[in-house]
Amino acid sequence: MPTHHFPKIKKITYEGPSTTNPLAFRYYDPNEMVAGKKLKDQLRFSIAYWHSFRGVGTDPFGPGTIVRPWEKGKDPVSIAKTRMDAAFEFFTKIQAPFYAFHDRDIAPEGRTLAESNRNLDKVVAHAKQLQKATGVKLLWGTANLFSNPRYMCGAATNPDAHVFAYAAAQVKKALEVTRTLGGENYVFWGGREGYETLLNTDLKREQDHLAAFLHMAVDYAKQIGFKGQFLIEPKPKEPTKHQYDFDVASGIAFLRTYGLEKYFKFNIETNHATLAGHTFQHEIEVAAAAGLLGSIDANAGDTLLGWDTDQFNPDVRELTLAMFSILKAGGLGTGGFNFDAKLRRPSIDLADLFYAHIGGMDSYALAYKLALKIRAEGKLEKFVDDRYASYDGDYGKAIEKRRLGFKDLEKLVLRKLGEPKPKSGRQEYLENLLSSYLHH
Ligand code: XLS
Ligand code: NI
Ligand code: NI
Repeated sequence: MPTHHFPKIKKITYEGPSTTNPLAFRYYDPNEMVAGKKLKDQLRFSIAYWHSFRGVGTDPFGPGTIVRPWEKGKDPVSIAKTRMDAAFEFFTKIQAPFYAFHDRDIAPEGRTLAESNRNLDKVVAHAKQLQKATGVKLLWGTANLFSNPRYMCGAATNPDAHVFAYAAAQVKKALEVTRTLGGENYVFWGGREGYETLLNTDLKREQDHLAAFLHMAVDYAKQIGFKGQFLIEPKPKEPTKHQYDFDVASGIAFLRTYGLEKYFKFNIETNHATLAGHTFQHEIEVAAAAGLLGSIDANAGDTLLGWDTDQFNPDVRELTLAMFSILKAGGLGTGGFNFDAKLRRPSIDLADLFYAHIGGMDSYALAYKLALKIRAEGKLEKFVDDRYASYDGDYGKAIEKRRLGFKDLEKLVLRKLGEPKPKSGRQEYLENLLSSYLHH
């Protein structure tokens, strides 16, 4: 079903690094064979429905600035369907193989849960047809458990069991529609699962409730045969002052405490990493070290602003390091790179939506190729291996295998080893090595 919501913009194609066409890819050639697969299948780019088709540029100081031509009519469900036609036209023209949504992004919330569910069913039937017609697939679904005022004190961590029950009913439905649409993952981002003040909060009880909620989700997925990967998306704050899924490390502790680690992996968002005081690469490495790297919400923050600005990421250096760690971990499996990023408030034209994603996709494609090259040459990895080589020797290996204790090591130092010889960490040399790949 071809539509015409972007009449002036044709399908974006690859023209190579030297092109001067702002509506062309310079590094992302979806059908290029890279490392044994088409680039589009390696990168699995996804469009975030909430930003690109529901975001209108509101901020705390003013209303929306972005007015889309398809946003007209009286019946919210038919507007939702027309909007979805526009969205799939965009996915196709930008050559993104996936999209991702919250339940309330795609269909309007009704006056009752039953009405909301009916609205969702109608739009999901439409989505199913559009997916079939275009070949675009669902990377993940999720439920919006943070916008409606009923969730002001949390969803699964709400002090009122009534709200917990409502949230459970909403996620039940969101899981069903994600399964219907063949979603490859399902995301839990706990935007309001946290607290504003401990004066009114039972922290332990709220964490227990969150765990109970996630166990119910695991059980229900089994009941309905939903095979997608469950993902936790950590974020330290915003909208809530302190969120329970603060970062990957606290997420791992939470999952293990409650016996959930077999069922979840992490969806890591660049801007959430930096809000938590970490680099993007750090969060990737922490998840990978636990075997829990799942997917990426691709965006960037602003070093001068302390909130989730959700920008498209032009920083090829940061992305190359991230890609390097993702490749080292063996890739993302069923995950992908979802552009959880939005236009700046004054970027009001339809073309801006294209420029934004072209930039994001090109940066990732370039970073991916650079990271492949760095790995193929192996200089960085060899440096790190050499740095730890003493653990491959006799007593080093015994330390790793926990075959030696403090007494043995004391004896070893006193009788044989003596004082260790300092070795340079060579950071500046390594920075230069990295630069040699970035500016070749
Ligand atoms: C907000 C989150 C959100 C999740 C999905 O900061 O990034 O958009 O990705 O609920
Ligand atoms: Ni996100
Ligand atoms: Ni975010």
